[in-house]
Amino acid sequence: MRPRSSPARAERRRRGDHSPCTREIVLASLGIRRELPTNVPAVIDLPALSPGEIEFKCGMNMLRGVIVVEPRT
Ligand SMILES: [Cu+2]
Repeated sequence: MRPRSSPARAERRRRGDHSPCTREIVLASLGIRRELPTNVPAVIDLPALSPGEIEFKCGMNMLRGVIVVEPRT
């Protein structure tokens, strides 16, 4: 199936928190694991994605959330 969206970028900023849980972000389904600097925006380039949800987790598989990919209107 061909992705319908365009490549995108996600920006994450880790704010003054030195917990190891916020040190890394992992988007396993995209094969992305990125270390996040403190108080500096980190830009993560994403490939073209199909509408749906992309799960992200911390590097230790504890914290999690989703990036929602919405269809183009
Ligand atoms: Cu963690």
